[in-house]
Amino acid sequence: MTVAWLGIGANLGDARQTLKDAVVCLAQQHTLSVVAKSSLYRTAPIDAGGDDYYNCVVKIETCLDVHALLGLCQRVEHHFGRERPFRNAPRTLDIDILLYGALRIDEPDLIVPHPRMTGRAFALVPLVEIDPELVIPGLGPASAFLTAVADQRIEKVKPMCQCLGIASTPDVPPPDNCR
Ligand code: A4P
Ligand code: MG
Repeated sequence: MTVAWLGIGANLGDARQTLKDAVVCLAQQHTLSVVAKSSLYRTAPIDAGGDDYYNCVVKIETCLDVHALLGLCQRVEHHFGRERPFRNAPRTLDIDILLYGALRIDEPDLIVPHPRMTGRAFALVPLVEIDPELVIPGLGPASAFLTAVADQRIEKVKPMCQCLGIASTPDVPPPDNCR
C-alpha cells in the first residue's frame, strides 16, 4: 500500500456538491482507502478564468501503481462530466496526483510531485491542514512554501452543520443532510 495525496478542484456547475460526491466516489473504490480529508475551500482562480473554485485534498492509501491511479482519477473526472475544451478551462472536476509516496517521476503524461503544487495555496493549505509536518519529496516541508502564496485568496467553507449551529461531535451523528 502506498500513501498518496490527491488535489481535487471544480468551478463549473454545482462545484461544491461535486467535490463532496467525488470524495464519496473515491472512497467507494476497492483499490484505495480515503484516510483523511481536508476542509472544503473556496479559492480564487489561479492562472485560469471563470468562477471561484472549490478545492480540497484527500490523503489515500492505495494498492494501485501511480499510472493506474492516474487512470482512476481520470475515469472519476469523466464520470462527473469533465470536458477539456482548452488548457485550464473551467471544469466540473479535476483530480490531480499531488504526491505518491516518496516517488519522483517526470514523464510526458505524469509528473509527481505535481509540478505546480508549491506555487498554489489551493493545494498547499489543505495539505498542511491534514499534515502540518508533510514533506514534499525532493523539495522539503510543504509548510515552507506557504509564505510565497499568502496573497492567493483561499477561505475555508464552513461545514453545513456549523452553519446550522449544530455541534458535530463523535457522540452526536450529524443530520442526514449535513455532508
Ligand atoms: N498530468 C501530469 N502530471 C499529473 C499529475 N501529477 N496529476 C497530466 C494529474 N495529471 C497529471 O491534465 C492534463 C494532463 O496532465 C493529464 O492528461 C495528465 O496526463 P488535465 O487535468 O487534463 O488538465 P488541466 O487540469 O488543465 O491540467 P493540470 O495540469 O491539472 O492543471 P493545473 O496546473 O492543475 O491547473 N485555480 C484554483 N483556485 N483551483 C484549481 O483547482 N486548477 C487549475 C488547473 C488552474 N487554476 C486553479 C485550479
Ligand atoms: Mg488535472
